Amino acid sequence: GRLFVNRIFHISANKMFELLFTDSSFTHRFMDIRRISNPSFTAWEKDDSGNEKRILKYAITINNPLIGKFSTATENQTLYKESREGQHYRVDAEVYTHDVPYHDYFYTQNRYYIISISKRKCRLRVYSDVKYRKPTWGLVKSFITKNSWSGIEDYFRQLGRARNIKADIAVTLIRRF
Ligand code: YK8
Repeated sequence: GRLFVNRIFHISANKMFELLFTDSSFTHRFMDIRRISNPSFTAWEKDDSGNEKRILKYAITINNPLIGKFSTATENQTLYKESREGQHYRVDAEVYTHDVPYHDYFYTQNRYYIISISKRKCRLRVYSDVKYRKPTWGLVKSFITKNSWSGIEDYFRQLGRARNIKADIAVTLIRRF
């Protein structure tokens, strides 16, 4: 995978996990900013292997004349059992976009690592990869890869660049907890 985010945030690892991976009001606001609508979440549930899973469904705004305006998406998240509350977390997310061209050929895999640095600081790392679900012709493959990378890059740039979003989150967190 490619490393898309690697930075220190001035919130605890715990808060970062809450922010990104629970059905909180922050998550909803965050999704608003990311132009993600109609989210629905299942609760985290332990599976046979001891990892926890949950499923998200939502619609994303794309606004790319080649691809379309919207797509529905399903995101399967796995929280690995090696995660230690407040210390480090690893979450894998498989994102399936259902209404884009060639949607049955690929999905996006995002790996999130949250590592505690101190009481009020953590590092967030996000790796992404485009995964193929069936044999794909070279031309189609490069089309998918190109469009996916630029989409993912765009999305994480928006997230990373957003110093005010970070500040916003911090303020909300301070007010709420
Ligand atoms: C998650 C990766 C690809 C997809 C999109 C599809 C191009 C299709 C190319 C065809 C639109 C929130 C993206 C960016 C949609 C958004 C996805 C998000 C940002 C024509 C061959 C949704 C993280 C995430 C992962 C993958 C992203 C899609 O939390 O280009």
